Amino acid sequence: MSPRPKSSGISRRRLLGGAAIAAPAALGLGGLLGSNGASAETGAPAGGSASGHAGHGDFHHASFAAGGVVDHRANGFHPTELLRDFDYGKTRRLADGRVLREWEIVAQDKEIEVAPGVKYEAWTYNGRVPGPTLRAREGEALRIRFVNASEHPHTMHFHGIHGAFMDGMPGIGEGRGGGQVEPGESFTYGFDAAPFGLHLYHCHVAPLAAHIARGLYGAFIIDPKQGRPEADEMVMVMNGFDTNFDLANEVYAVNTVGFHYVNEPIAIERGRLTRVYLVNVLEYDPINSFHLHGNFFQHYPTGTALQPSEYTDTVVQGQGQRGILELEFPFDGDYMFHAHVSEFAELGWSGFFRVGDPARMSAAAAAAAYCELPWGKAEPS
Ligand SMILES: [Cu+2]
Repeated sequence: MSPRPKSSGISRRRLLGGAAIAAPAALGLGGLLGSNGASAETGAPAGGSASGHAGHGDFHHASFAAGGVVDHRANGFHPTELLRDFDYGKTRRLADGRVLREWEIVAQDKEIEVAPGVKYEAWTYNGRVPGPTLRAREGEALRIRFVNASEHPHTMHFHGIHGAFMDGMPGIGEGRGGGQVEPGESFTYGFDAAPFGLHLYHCHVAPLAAHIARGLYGAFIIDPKQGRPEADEMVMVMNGFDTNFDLANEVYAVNTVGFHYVNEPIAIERGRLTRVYLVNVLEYDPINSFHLHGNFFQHYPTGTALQPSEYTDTVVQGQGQRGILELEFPFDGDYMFHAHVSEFAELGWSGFFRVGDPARMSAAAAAAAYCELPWGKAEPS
């Protein structure tokens, strides 16, 4: 069982109370939390934008001006890099000509910063939240060596088609070394990549909500044999953090850090196909959603069909649901995306796509032109 976790001393009710009295331009976590991560009553932070550029300048500044910045280096992962980071593992040919794809995943306990000044005692796969985006091709043989270096028992439960002993389910397969993996132990999961689509993996040890909410999850992509059309691809894992362990989330995000893609908009090439692998792993709230401004996208639920099922600007996902979104941006500019559950949006689940001709506007140059980068000029996106 888990030791009693430390509380960061903020509550969601307190945050929302702050949001209700704050001006719309101040709906950023930094502004709400204050520099000590506890002051929700102060309302709008002092650091607003003077120029009104890009339409969200005030929002942008409010989100970190009063609350400092997240130390991505200390976290050991950067949400902008995580976005397009696909882990293909190591491959070799089997005697029968098939590809064998292998990974090693280590569970580690690690404190991470999920919003400026808000620390969270996470449980991680390979030191990051979400864990690595594992990517394979339909029909390959997959092998995942799982090492439990955490102080708690864990597993890796993959969504997909496989035998019961490879399901990462405690109580099933213990006799064969599967089931619950105790601290210091390891187990190698093996199965074939099926079906193609967008899946996920997560720990399945009880209490399940706690083990997942601590950060033990990741996206799992199985590409169809014939592949998909060339695109700028990115992974968005919608998550949240119950920072005071009251079974309600205080921080909501895509890829862990609240408001990260407000502070650092995602650079998009105008007219190029963009493909978003969207996964919902949020615990303690039954519904999450993704809404895009100024555009529509094709939606492939679970990614298991090659024809989209809907042309829309909003998708709703329950826990464990996922889907692939495809779109092109016809116009330059900043386009917001956020949970259409407005409460989540105001507690971190908001971001921007920055669309422009890359020859004229790199993300770093654009960000520098608009606003001061929160973590210094030496580390452009
Ligand atoms: Cu676990």
